[in-house]
Amino acid sequence: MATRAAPVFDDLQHASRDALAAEQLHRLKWSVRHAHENVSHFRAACAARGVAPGDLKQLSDLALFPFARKGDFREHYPFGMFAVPQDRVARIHASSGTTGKPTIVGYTQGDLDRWADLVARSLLAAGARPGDVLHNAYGYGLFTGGLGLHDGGQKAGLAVVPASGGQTERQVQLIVDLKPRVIACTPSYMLVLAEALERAGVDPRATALRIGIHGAEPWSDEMRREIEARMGTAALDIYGLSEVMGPGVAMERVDARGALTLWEDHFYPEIVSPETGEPVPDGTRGELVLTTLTKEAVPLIRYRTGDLSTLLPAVEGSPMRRLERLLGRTDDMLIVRGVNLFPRQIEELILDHPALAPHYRIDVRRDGPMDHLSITVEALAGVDDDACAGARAVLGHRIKDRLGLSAEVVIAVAGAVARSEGKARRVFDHRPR
Ligand code: DLL
Repeated sequence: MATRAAPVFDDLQHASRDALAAEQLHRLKWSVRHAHENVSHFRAACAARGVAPGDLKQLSDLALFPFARKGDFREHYPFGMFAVPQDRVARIHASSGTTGKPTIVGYTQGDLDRWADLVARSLLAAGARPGDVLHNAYGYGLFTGGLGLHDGGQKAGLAVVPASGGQTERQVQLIVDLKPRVIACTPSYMLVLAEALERAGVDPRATALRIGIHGAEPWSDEMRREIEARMGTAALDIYGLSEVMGPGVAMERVDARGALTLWEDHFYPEIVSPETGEPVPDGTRGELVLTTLTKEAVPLIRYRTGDLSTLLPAVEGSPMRRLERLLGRTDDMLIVRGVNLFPRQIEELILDHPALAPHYRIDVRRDGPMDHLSITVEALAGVDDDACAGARAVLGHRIKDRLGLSAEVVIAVAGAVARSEGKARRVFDHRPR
């Protein structure tokens, strides 16, 4: 039912690697100069390192420049990171900080247009087509997920249903009646919707949904298999962060699954060691650092995302490099009795077990001098007491075996673990700071 013409996007998507690199350097020089001229904090940080925009002669010279961090937004709250006067700002978003003030970001009209282009490019790369209905269950508001997918969906020629998060029963009705082919929401909310559809007597696989655009939180390959099996969709990974833009920084292409294509014509990536900040070669896991190449309102040079990934080579169909699916954030990493642990690793083990459901929480407490790790996970409906006891033992063993930690495993009844409408909170660390 493709009645509208597909929108035309700039053709760097199909440029040669050399042409892309030449354009990256050109844009990078502009972005560094723009930030230097208009953001006093960046100018001061450059001066402290004895570096100036003129030192940028090739892409690798970027490593001379200082890093930007989330703390910079807090320190220069609310508008200190902005590089344009207020009358050029067309939109403001914020991400809730874990401590105190939110991170405030802004967009010029040009920034909003480029953002919509990149989300449109992401949706098309996922297999969405003009004329499709997009059920957008990312939260609308200060969070970038809702409006980001909304504008990009419209730009791609989709009919966007701005469902936002919550009111799950109503969403079920909309999915049944409006027959969206594409759905966008966090992976954890996709499971909430799957349950709600089943509760309403609707087989999720029998709906019109065929493509899921899921991100905003880490999710394992096991979680992906679970969603695809239950929904009958291709569940694809979308990455982004508000400081750098919002959703649509990188997207898993439906024809090149398993990693996310980074839209390198707008964001220049580096991977650095989280401890030393030294760049590591492509193919090595480390912290993703992003530099915006085209952002006007809030240009960011060498932003430490805190996200752990690996840069992989481009594959056929695009000159742009790819990101390994994200393991988690450096600050989500739990250190329990000296062992480093990411929630995603627990998730993989849970979903490997046929009696367990993808609803879990991780609690860490301090018991005297000892850390105490406890995993609460729901059994699937209909699993009897014996099978629950078995699952409990098996999961405990596997955690010990694979992750080197003893953990208390609590098997809960279906529905006992709180559901989320947006980003799921998995970890509750009760240890004194
Ligand atoms: O979560 C933007 C977004 C909205 C992305 C909708 C995808 C879909 P923030 O609230 O600023 O922005 O949170 C950004 O979320 O640094 C990652 O730690 C995490 N994150 C985002 N996408 C993924 C993903 C939005 N696909 C932070 N996999 C980022 C793993 C992700 N983590």
